[in-house]
Amino acid sequence: MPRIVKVAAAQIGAVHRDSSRDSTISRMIDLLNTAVSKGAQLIVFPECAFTTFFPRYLFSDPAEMESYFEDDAGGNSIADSKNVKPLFDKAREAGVDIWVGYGERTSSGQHFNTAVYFCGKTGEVISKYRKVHVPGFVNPPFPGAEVHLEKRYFETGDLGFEAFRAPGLIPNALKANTGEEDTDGKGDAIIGSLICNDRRWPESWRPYGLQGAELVLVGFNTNGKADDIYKPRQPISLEDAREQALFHHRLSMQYNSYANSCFSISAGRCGMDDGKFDLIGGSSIVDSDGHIIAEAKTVDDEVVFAEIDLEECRKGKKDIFNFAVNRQPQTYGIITAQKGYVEPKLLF
Ligand code: CDV
Repeated sequence: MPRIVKVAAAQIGAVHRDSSRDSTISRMIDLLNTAVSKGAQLIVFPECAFTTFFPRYLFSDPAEMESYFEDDAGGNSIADSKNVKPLFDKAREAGVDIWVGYGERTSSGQHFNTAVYFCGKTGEVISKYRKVHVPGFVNPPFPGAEVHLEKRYFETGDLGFEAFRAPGLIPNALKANTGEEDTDGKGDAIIGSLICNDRRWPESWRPYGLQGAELVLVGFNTNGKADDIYKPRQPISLEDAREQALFHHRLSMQYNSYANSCFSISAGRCGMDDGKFDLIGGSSIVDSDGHIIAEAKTVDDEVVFAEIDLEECRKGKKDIFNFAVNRQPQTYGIITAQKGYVEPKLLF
């Protein structure tokens, strides 16, 4: 039986340090409306979507740093927060689901790089994810260095990789307690969330693969020099840097979708923030065989849309990546036992 879902990535172009939440949210609502006009049931927005990508700055004023975060007391509170409510209200009004990333400040004062999945039909946040692989530095390596400071502003996500079912995307999805014995691949869509750097790590995807994920949603902010954040290499042109960063973005999305037999949607912030901080585009929808089926053509606000059939995931899940038949977890202990790599002893 086909399991058709209409999905969109809402890519957002340049957002500057002094851009107001209101102006960014009004752009996001325009993107939502465009996606809805194409028939989208689910719209994915980028990482830290409501503001510029603030972890690139070393703030001298703590109040400015805090101003980029949203207060979130859990449950539905982000959707009802006055700063960002108009976007969630629009999703409610249109009856569409949205996934959106933001800097989260909890009621106990913790800070996370977070994304929520909001179901427009029920009007509720049904899943929250906090970025696990937080890249960059706590302190700039030398005074005045303009570097990625995510480790300064965000704690490591503490919610794990928990897949969830999104109600209402697939008509006639099997529900619990129907007495049906074979429920495999018949229920509501199974979804997982990742944020930017997470997508480069196979360890982030496999837990979702092991929960039967059919769709992995990713928000990102990737600079053209993403490959150079820790140790700059030979200077290369902006175009070459972008191409290289796009290559690794595509590689991550395509391989991991293939290896976990799931579709993926990635939505990026892009363009030149403040006229000088370059972020790549490349927002995409990838099928469960690893093919890009739709991709952004600009580095500006743009909706990437596709109609996908989650039934296609069955092929990989039952064949080349039939985990139950072919995985050998008893041999994978090193993956969770060890953090950095340890080389074999030197030869005599
Ligand atoms: N926002 C990110 O996590 N960006 C990283 C860069 C800094 C390498 C990324 O993986 O794209």
